[in-house]
Amino acid sequence: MIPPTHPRYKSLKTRDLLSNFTKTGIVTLEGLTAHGRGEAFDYLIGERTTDSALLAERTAGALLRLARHPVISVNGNTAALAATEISKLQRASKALVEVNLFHRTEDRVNAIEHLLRDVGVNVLSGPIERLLPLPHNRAWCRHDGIYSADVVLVPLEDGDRCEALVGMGKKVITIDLNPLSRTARSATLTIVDELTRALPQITKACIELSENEMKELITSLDNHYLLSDAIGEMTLRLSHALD
Ligand code: PTJ
Repeated sequence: MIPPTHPRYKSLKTRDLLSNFTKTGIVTLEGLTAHGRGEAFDYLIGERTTDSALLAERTAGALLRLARHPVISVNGNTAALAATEISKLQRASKALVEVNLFHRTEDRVNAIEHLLRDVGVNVLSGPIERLLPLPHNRAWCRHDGIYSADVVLVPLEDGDRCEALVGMGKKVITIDLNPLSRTARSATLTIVDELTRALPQITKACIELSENEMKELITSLDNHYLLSDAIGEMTLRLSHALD
């Protein structure tokens, strides 16, 4: 397998990269369809980071830095698209990184953990338990990881798990280009931006912001505003699509 840091990967387009990762089981076929949905919404938002998304990214940095026990939950798509960015964010935020999958198999978990470790991520290991109030495989996580976290970053998450984490009293940050998804609407903080644009901005915020700036961002967090601004941006672009 060619690691994502290999120069050859740089010349491959994202779709080729993801389809390559399906061959190793890191990305599932469902992951490819999720990526397609993301591409459609990215087109609607103009394939750029909006002002409100940047505000969300800075607030995410603040939440992670001021957390007691921050955890970044990584799935197949996130590892395939942004393993190196996760490594940089881990260094800047001091968050734990735990692999947690929707379509969970031991082989996939091992392959994703391996990929992350290859680019320098310190991946949480140890026994897993059924600790989340969910009826399926997504209930599995680590006691000293996601279960004990006060702030969890869950990029490209499914609605059930996001709601369960919020229900457990955690502050949940998600990255989701679809502002209408159940995840986007139930998270504490939703970043409506493409994963590989969002992660470097969160890392930058973790490094640059003063403690006072972080507290101010957290106090003024308004997820309803962030979602409606993203929808407004998409509506505006659609209404001028044929100009
Ligand atoms: O690796 P696994 O087994 O944990 O599975 C991961 C997927 C992504 C398949 C799983 O979590 C899933 O099915 O997620 P959903 O419910 O399809 O939600 C993914 C959301 O992420 C959708 O709303 C997409 O629009 C959005 N999305 C997809 N690609 C990107 C994205 N948002 C930001 N950046 C992207 N690159």
